[in-house]
Amino acid sequence: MDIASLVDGVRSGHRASVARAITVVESTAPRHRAAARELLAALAEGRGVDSPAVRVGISGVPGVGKSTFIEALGGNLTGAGSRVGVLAVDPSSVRTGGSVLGDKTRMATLSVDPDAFIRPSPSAGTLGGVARATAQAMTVLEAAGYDVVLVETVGVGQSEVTVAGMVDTFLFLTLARTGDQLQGIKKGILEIADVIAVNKADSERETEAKAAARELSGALRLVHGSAERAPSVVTCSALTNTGVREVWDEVLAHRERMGPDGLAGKRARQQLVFAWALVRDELEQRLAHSPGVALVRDEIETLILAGELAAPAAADRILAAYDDH
Ligand SMILES: Nc1nc2c(ncn2[C@@H]2O[C@H](COP(=O)(O)OP(=O)(O)O)[C@@H](O)[C@H]2O)c(=O)[nH]1
Ligand SMILES: [Mg+2]
Repeated sequence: MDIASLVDGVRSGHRASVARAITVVESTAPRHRAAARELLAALAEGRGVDSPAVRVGISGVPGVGKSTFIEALGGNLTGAGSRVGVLAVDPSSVRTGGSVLGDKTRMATLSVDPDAFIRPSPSAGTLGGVARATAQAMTVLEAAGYDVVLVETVGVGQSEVTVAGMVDTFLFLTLARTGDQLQGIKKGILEIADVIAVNKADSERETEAKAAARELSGALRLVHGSAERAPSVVTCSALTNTGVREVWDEVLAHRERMGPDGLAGKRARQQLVFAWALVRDELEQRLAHSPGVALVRDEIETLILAGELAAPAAADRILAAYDDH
């Protein structure tokens, strides 16, 4: 593989090179690992630290309108001269092998926009593996001159926390809910959200959405102890592209409040957490492929199932088998 010409292709923003480079960094094939490392090192070199790309995570339950929102926002941004990359982290694709996010049907205009690049979720491996692939794809897009990277993820399990750990600003899309329904929003999400937008604020739902936003905003002020620390809550309609600009203004305002040093610090801490996540992921892979463990696995599992070996003793034997090989 000719890494140098691939790097040149990415740097000059050639779509085919960008796609190829992302395929290489996403790959779990051993023959791609060394190439990926070399590629990423070369790409990271040229990236200006003074103008880092705007990284935004976008989450919410299926059907809330994430893809529709990205279509509207992406169009606004490319219309204003930005180049926009869209990535997806979809834990369900890990299980089913099929990706439901970053779907180009809901992004009909953006997917043919020369200033946008949409990449669906990689389907291989664990959430950690998908996160690694996504983080590296982000590096490729930034090296190719994309100045905004949007990462779509579904509001399920660990994926939001994972995505929040790789973006500057985390945007949570929700629907009009009041009172008891508010309880339905997972508490953890409200803690990691930097901006919240109540979507589908159109036609007969507009008033309801505005009321829900006010109520949510009040609740968040209580949870966070002050209005300054609480995420801002706005309403929008992704479908009619109403209020989407205001949501983006809130995203930029959040970034502004962090300041350059705050942003650099946040990214550095994210790298630290990510490094350990990669180590854990790699260890899990090694455990799964350990020849020593393979030798004792069947026997130990049979003993456990027969009630002849307790879990702690079994774990000790498995770890000993792992360490010995
Ligand atoms: N009325 C209305 N419908 C919307 C809006 N945004 C998305 N939808 C619709 O909601 C459905 C799910 O949207 P989609 O973008 O695929 O949601 P995702 O699963 O979160 O990506 C689609 O039928 C959209 O047309 C909106 O702002 N208003
Ligand atoms: Mg979608």
